[in-house]
Amino acid sequence: MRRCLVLAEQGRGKVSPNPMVGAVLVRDGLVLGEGWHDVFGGAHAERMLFDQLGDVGPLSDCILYVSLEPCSHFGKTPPCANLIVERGVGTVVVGVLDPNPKVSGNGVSLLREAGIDVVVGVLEDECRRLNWSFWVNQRLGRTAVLAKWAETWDGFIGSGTSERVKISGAEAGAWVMTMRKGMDGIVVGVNTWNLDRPQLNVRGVDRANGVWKQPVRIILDGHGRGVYQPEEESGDLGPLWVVDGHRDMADLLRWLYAEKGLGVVMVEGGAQVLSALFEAGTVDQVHVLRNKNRVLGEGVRSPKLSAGMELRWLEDLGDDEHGYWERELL
Ligand code: AOF
Ligand code: ZN
Repeated sequence: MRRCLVLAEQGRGKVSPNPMVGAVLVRDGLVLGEGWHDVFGGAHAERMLFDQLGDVGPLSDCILYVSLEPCSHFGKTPPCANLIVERGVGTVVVGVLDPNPKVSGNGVSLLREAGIDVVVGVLEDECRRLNWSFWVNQRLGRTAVLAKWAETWDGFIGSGTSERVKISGAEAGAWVMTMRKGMDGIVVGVNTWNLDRPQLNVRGVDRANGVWKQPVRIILDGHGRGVYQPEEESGDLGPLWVVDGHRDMADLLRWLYAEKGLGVVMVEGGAQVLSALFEAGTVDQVHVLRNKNRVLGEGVRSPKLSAGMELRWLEDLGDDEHGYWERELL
């Protein structure tokens, strides 16, 4: 199952914003095939695995490891549980049950009814976290939120004046691009938009996958204070949505999920928007890039994390220290 986790993370950098599901087929301790689901609407992990599997004979002596319960519903693709039954796999090890009510438990029942040995609940928490944004969508019915900001060593995210300060370095910048690549939307408040004129798109990373699209750029602008230039609405940039940011944050995120279909967004500031999200308890992951060489002494303080956020790791990214927090998933 560890290998499943590694597989599902493939191609997405060390911290995977949205890696979804992995599957590995094993016989006598040897890996026969592997698959993963990495594109929304694309083939599920099991489908990819079986589509790529050569002729390895009957599979009754094989174990299939999957990080998520195989699906039992006709969605964008036919049910994976049926595929596993058709292929005659002997044993299936399931990391965690699917939180999707259309599936939850039904996939496992379907396998068991067909006489397959099924083990459920191996590295459950890891498998849940691997698929964290999907968990938030299913359990809370809202878009998942990753909050990200850069701060000085003494904890300021900006000068508080009209002067724009560049805080994080090149490695951190490259890392942000790999994270943006996994997002459906990038959110900023109108003050940040007007002051920084951020492009909010993905640049300089491999975008070979043809299905991939630039994330939607979402500006929270309740009073129409934003200045929007025509060139900012075109080019290699995602769609630009100007949204009322004065509404209740949980409500806004439910709307973004249910009406707009956004699974996961990265919120890149500023302080007001981030604080409002923390106060509403709607931040799921936090990434802070704290620059070792920059000190401001005064300015806009970084937001306070809401209770229940746990530090997962600290690592060096060039001149920045990258801290990563997440909250428990239910
Ligand atoms: C699996 N294997 O690799 C994944 C599963 O919209 P669809 O058709 O892609 O179906 C999405 C649902 O399928 C999703 O809500 C979750 O319940 C399940 N995900 N299941 O057997 C996979 N990604
Ligand atoms: Zn499936």
